[in-house]
Amino acid sequence: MFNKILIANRGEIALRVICACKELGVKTVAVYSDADRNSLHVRFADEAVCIGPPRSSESYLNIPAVISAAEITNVDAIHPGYGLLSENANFAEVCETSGLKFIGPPPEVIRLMGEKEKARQAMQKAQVPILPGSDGVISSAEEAREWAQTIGYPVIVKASAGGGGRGMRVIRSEDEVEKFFNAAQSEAAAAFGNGNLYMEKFIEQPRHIEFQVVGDNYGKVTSLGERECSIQRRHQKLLEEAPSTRVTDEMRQQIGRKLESCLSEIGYVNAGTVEFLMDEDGSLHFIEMNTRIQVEHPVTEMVTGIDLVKTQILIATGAKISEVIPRIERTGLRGHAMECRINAEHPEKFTPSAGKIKTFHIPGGLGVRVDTAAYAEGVIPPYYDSLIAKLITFGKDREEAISRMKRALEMFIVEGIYTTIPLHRQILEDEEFKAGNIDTKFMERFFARLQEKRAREAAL
Ligand code: MV4
Repeated sequence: MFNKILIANRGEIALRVICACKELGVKTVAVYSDADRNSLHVRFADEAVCIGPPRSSESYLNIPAVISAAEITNVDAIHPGYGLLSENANFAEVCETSGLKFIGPPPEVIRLMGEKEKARQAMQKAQVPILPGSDGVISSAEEAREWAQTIGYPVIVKASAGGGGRGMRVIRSEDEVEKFFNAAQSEAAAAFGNGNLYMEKFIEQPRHIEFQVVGDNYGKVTSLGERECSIQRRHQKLLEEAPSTRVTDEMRQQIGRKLESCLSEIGYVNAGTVEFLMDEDGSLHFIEMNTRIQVEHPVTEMVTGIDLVKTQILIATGAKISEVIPRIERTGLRGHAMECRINAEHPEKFTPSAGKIKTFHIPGGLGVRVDTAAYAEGVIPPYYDSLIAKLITFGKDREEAISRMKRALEMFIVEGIYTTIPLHRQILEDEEFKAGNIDTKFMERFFARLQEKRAREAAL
């Protein structure tokens, strides 16, 4: 086992990794920016090192500063959390060459999955279903027009180095090809320093469903079922659940087995998430893979009983999956879990709301979990992402998870800043949500219904 781990992150995920380390008897080192001096990850770690000014680019993303902190504190390994340096293949490489274990996949696997059109080809080779699309990158608008003709409109061009919705354009007819191909290319080149694009058939109203996987260093990869993540706005997820109401046991097993053989072949190690779109017919199609622990990992933990962060650390020490995950937990899912992301934002304008928290009361009780690094009198700095807490509930079925979530949201008190708590309370009362009729356009329809309802009420 490692003696000491540095956590190259902040906020709730830094605290989540500290929890796992404490349970494993591993010492921890926090790194922090000037804006995070009074953060809980600093308080709960055994040691803490300031790595720079508030802006992430000068602190949490500063590779030499993070590596120096690791060297002066003599740690064995680095856990990157999510975001920040977690999917930076160069960082993973620098860790290894500095004699520090990077808790994640090997750099070349991070690099492969970072090139989305290569990841697509790798999945296709292993018979994981993908959408009809181009073979590799498209080098000109003319070539794009030919591919679009083959695939059939509508199509979507995506940046190979992309993700999160940047460098993407939907093309609905031949006369739009040149304009949108060029726009996506310039946007990708500016955002990622790489203008490579590929094309896929466009799905109008997909569900976003992702599979959690874990691989060990001996070629064993195991799939831990899916999460339904369709409730999002502007590519920011708001609410996730496991399992998906639309994935049957048969689909879960079939996709799971294909992912296991594909990722074993690739040499996938540690935790990862494979993203799929579900089309109107209920078929799943691979879109991309994330090579990190995800924000929404707790919903999988609740339905599998597996501590994914402890698993990551144990895998990185060289443990086998058969040693760290009991067979029963690898094969069976139990109950239903749901996560609401509590962001420091105005619930309808979605504008950030930094500042001092005055009151902070966390709900508890059976089936309720809160992952947070926020506290009363604590300050939410404006420099980082707006997630301040994750409220997770578990129940014997979806209805019980929902009723627990409703009462937990009611008992979650945050004063001093705006949060998305009122928004979640409204989503949970929504008939379409209750019926499980959710897809990536859900929030647009939800806000339209809300406006209508308000207009009706105003007219009375
Ligand atoms: C798509 C799609 C429809 N068809 N690909 C958006 C972010 C990027 N990771 C993939 N995205 C999409 N890819 C095809 N072929 C629709 C989206 C999409 C989306 C996907 C998942 C969750 C939310 C989304 C919101 C808008 C568009």
